[in-house]
Amino acid sequence: MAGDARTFEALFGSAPAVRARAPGRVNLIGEHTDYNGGYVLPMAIPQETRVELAPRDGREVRAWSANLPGGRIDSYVLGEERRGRGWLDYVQGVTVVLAGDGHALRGFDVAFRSDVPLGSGLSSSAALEVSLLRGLREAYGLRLDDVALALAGQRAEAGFVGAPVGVMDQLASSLADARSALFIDTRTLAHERIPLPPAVELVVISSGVSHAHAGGDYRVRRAECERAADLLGVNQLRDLSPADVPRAMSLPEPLGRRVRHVVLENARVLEAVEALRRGDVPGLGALLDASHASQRDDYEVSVPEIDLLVDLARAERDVVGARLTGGGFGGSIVALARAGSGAGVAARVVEAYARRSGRAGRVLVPRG
Ligand code: GAF
Repeated sequence: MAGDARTFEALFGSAPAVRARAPGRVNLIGEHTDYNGGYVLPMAIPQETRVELAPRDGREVRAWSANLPGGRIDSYVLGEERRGRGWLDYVQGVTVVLAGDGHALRGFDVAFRSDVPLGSGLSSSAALEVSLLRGLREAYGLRLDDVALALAGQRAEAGFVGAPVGVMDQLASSLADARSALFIDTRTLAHERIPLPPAVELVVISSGVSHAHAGGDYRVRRAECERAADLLGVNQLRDLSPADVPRAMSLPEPLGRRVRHVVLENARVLEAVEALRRGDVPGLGALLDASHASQRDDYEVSVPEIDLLVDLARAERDVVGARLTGGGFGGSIVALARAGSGAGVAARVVEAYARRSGRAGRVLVPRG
């Protein structure tokens, strides 16, 4: 774990009562489908956020993160949460949501340590929310199952922090593991773990181009989808099938292309699930490639650095498919490589990326 190594005792003067952790996630396929009621297929990554936590008398919350420079302990009073306090908003959001749901909390001290990189499209914020919720669940005996816990994290982020995200990341952090893809129907919340075929392994590389979902582009895409659904007379784009795409293409630009991405991406997730079940590695790879093209051309959430990483990965003999993962506008790529080849592939791709873009990419998976 990176950053400040001070112990909980040194920070707060007593030992932690509970410890909890939650992973970041990588999405194999199914991008910008969750807020349209569609399908997603994420996995956990080895990087995770850990919390140590101790309830305290009174209503004060004191929070510290090893990952922030300066080492300051931030604090607030339960019931007096107010937005606009940087990273503390994620903690405040969680306590606001829990209180709103009728859970009785007292004050607490909490320390976070994370190796999920920030702004890399790998859900550092969901890992923070889910790890905190797990710690609070244990400390206070909260009655929250793993799905309810994930939904509380999502509401903290969308409702309090103000980033209008869907439910994928928190569900993945709460429910996924690192060897299976978690197939989620984000409308019904039905979910199932599907193991990766032993013939493949994941490669995840961050581009060094940072993104943020609270602001502009992500919000615009979401609004475009809602507008298109309205114009097409459906509740959500999930309610359309590939046969509806020609009709959608008559909508004003760029709405038709946005719809085409979402509808065909949902279909690709279903195909990817079938390919996983059959162990059809080339089929899976082709779906990842098609998903990337759709994100780049129709949904317009890629950037040149990500396209370069995807191209470099695909040029590798042992890579069967590659795409932008996560919300986009920077972030990371995920590639499927033949088992045993991932470390070599990742090292070569990062080296070529540095030469061509002047940027330092970072290999997150496989972990060196
Ligand atoms: C971000 C959001 F947080 C998710 O809810 C999802 O919409 C994703 O972008 C795009 O698939 O990670």
